[in-house]
Amino acid sequence: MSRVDWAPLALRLRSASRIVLTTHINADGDGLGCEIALHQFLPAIGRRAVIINNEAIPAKFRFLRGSEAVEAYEPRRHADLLRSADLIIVIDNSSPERLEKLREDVEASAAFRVCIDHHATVNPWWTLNCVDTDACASGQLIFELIRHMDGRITPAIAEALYVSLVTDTGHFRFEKTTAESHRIVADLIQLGSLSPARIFAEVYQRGSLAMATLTGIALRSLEVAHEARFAWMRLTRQEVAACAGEEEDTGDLANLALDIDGVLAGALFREMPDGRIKVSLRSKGIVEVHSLAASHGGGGHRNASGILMPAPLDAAIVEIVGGVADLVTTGAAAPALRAGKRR
Ligand SMILES: [Mn+2]
Repeated sequence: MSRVDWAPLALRLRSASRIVLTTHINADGDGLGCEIALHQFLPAIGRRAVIINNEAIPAKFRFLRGSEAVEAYEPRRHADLLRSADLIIVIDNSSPERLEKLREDVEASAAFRVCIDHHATVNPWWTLNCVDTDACASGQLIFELIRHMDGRITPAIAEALYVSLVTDTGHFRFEKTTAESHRIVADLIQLGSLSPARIFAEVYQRGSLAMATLTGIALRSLEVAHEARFAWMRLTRQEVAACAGEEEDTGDLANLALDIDGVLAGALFREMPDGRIKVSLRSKGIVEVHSLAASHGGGGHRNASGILMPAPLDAAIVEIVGGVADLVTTGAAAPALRAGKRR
């Protein structure tokens, strides 16, 4: 169990009349699974909610029952709705900046603002923070909230929360994966009569040719620094455009750098259509990349963070390669991670 006290939020949920659920920009499996699960649960306590995200739900998550409730923000349809809401719940996101298009309306709203998250920052911008950085996914927190409210985990809720946990733990291999994560997943599989193989096929085996091409291009660009403790890849606008890969979320390609023995941190630098550089940072064990991301206005977790930096690409790379030096050098001193040593 997390250390979150669910009572204040439960009270709000039972009395609110206009509830909006949202998450961070570029909603991922965790954020979406949580929104869908909570949206499915609320009718059981006589409440309804609207899910408003920055963008439409990615195709690979559309198999989820209840996913049709996810709406992409349009000022004409959603500005008033957000401004007149009395309860806005942001899941898997603590930074107001990552509300992007919704931010202005959320700020203009008199709603009670709740953040349910497992990221490292607790932001006083939210009226109520339900944050536990030890949770392996925000889905773990939503599971607890529903249980706290004596809610039933229906098959649709189980499936959505299963996707949350599976995607945010990288299939149970990231640092925050615990016995508790597995216990929750065991409950979800049982309560939802889920087929893990079927969900794996939906989420991971329906990739595009463009994504496979981008993976190849990124890997060919691999470079290392700091005694090969840091490895990075790059994708230019032209490379992404040439394979029609604009829609592809390439952040997790940075994990491929971590497959190399001795590499403690990895990054993918990608030129975005708006000219900014998206930096996806990943690291192993006690080596943390969050502070570096935060110092450049980004956010995330100890072992997985992201930044949007100004162009040009080469300058962003120089900046981050320099910035990561101390982190991987300190990390290399830790016995379990010492480069070249095998346990
Ligand atoms: Mn998450």
